[in-house]
Amino acid sequence: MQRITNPSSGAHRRTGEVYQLTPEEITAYRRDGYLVIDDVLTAAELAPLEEWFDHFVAGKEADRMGRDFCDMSQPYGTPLADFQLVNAMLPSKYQPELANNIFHRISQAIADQLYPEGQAAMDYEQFLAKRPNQEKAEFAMHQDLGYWPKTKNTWTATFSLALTDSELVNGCLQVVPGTNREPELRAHKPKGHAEGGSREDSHTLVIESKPTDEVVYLPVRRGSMTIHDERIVHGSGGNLSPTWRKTYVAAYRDQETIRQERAMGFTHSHNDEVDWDKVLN
Ligand SMILES: O=C(O)CCC(=O)C(=O)O
Repeated sequence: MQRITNPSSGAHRRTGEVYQLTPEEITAYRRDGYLVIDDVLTAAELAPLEEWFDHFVAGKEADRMGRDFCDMSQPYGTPLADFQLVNAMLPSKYQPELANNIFHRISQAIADQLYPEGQAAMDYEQFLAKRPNQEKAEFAMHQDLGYWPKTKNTWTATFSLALTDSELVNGCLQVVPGTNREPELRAHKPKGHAEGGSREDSHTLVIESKPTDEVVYLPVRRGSMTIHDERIVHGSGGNLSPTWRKTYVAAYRDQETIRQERAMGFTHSHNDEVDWDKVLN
């Protein structure tokens, strides 16, 4: 098993709200489909974000979120008491106070370094929390693009900000480097499809791994981030630790791509009513 870190990254790279990537990092991101950058947000910046995170994950907004508050490892309708992998989609939509927060501003400035300046915009965000001692709090292996409608342009930078240390034991992100360069997207099926399950029963899609897939784990400290693209095969394991794993995700795409998604009725809300047979890649 390989563990990836990026020792040359760190708080010294930040000037105000701009975290400067190196040309080597940008090259590595394009080649491998992911990047790890350390110590991006300070403790003072993380504290208010974590307060909102805990508020959502406790289910305080659940009444008006519908399926946007769900468990990504179990079917819709699972009672909150039984949640393993808590997912709160689009938190700023439900609490506009969160709009344009420090994580958004910093990740936007990084997305602008990875993709054509002025074209990247935040497409969606989500809070993901793995409860302690939940070995089934797994994120099935997938490619993000497998979840999304077909658009002309697909580029995406998805940022995962660690609000707690993210380790192998609590189910950190795992990726299969280089799968971002596979010519075809892999087939994605709804979790439980063998038993007749559909995307209506659970949002989760799964792919079959290949024997050649070499997984690497991306442990990160609180305040650090991973960035991955739309094609890399990735997922995460269960939480075998006695503490939570908390991650704040924000994804950036081309503004024209976002416009095309919205025209299809796709906002990344699990409450969207989309004809998947029509719009899938
Ligand atoms: O952080 C995780 O456990 C998985 C998140 C993920 O799959 C994603 O953000 O696309």
